[in-house]
Amino acid sequence: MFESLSTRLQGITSRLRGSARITEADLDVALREIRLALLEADVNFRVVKDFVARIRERAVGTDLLTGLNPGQQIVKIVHEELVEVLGGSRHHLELDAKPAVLMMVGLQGSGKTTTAAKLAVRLRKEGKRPLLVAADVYRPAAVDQLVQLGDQIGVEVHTRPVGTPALEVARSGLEVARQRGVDVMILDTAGRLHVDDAMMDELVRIVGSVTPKETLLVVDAMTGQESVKVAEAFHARLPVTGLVLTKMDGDARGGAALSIRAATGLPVSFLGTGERTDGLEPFHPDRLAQRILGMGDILSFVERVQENVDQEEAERAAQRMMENRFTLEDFRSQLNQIKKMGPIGQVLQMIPGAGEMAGAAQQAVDSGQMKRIEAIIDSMTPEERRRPDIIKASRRRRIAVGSGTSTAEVNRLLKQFVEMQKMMKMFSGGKMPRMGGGLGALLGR
Ligand SMILES: Nc1nc2c(ncn2[C@@H]2O[C@H](COP(=O)(O)OP(=O)(O)O)[C@@H](O)[C@H]2O)c(=O)[nH]1
Ligand SMILES: [Mg+2]
Repeated sequence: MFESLSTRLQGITSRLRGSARITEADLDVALREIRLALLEADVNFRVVKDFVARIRERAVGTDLLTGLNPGQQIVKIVHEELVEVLGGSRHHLELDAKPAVLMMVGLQGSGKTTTAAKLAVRLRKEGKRPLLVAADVYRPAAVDQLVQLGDQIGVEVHTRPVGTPALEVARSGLEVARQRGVDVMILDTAGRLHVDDAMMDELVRIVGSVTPKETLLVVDAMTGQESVKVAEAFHARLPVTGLVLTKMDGDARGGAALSIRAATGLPVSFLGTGERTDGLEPFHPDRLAQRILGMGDILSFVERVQENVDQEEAERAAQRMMENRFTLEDFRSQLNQIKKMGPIGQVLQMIPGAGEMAGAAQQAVDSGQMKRIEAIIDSMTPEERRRPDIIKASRRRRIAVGSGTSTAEVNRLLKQFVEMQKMMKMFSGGKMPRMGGGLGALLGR
């Protein structure tokens, strides 16, 4: 997400950073470029106009043109203003009732059902007990979809027979939630293709009946400025408490994310970043601004690691690396942990400077190379994993056959593993090797 804008802005800011002196003409040029970059990213033109005007005002006001390191100061101002435009995030949902109702609203296809499941996963990680309620009663497939997602993530789904009015499903859902001691009832609702009075009336009635603590409006970021209009229409009729912008993974421009808060006054709560149930990120304006300006997003990365990686296991692995006892078995379990963090390309994208490797790593996963590496390791005996030096020609052939690969591939993996061990030796006694480093070595980077 934000790739093109990010590239453009980074070009502008890196030029500014490098200049010791900036004339008023330089500033004009830079601001014009920033304006164009934002417009091309489909940011609302009013938002762009204000944004550029504020940067100019601050740049002139702080005597920036004569100060020390003016380039870096402009970058700082751009970053701060970007945070401001994105500002007012709200991902701490207020769910202080039991059961609290969290209602999903939005147009058809915006991602309500998927996001409902993602939120259930998230809430459960926080120790809460969720219940999904399928109140999209117009299409039987919609109920099935939620039931399937519930199965997949192990969360209970409340349904009623086809033909039951949505209001009745919601009401009975709440009843069930009360009886079972559920913490949060996540209510999935129907959406039309366009904003429609009958749909709004129904949603208004449901709100009146189950009084949601949170009403999250789900909008498809790929629809760009159209999503701003949709948000305004929903906001006019319903007590929307926050926005979820979905399909950010497919929206390279990101204009909706940059405009919607400033244009509607509604805070963004989450970003949807993939079809999988782990593709949901809390919206952090400061981190996002840093990511757009190419400053990486190390905080999100650290959080992702903390959420998904078994801490003890990680420490054991680190210890073994430092003692030069890191084996293929340890490596295999690290691959498992990395996989749990989500799509590898997305994860690496968060690390400053690792952006380039993200593509290669993702490609390795997509092309099945990662699976082949796993298969090779799985075909080894525990002894072989601990002591790869015993794997001579006949064992290599056996492993290749067992894993459905070739001896050449087995050879390559073993050779790369030796390289990786050498690298670890260099680091051992001192700092831990960067995780990306080991992975990079195996991918032949
Ligand atoms: N790539 C991507 N696809 C998404 C995301 N959220 C939802 N989708 C997909 O968008 C389509 C519609 O989603 P769905 O949850 O059924 O929308 P609903 O009609 O609002 O309930 C499905 O194919 C989802 O897999 C997202 O964040 N990224
Ligand atoms: Mg749906």
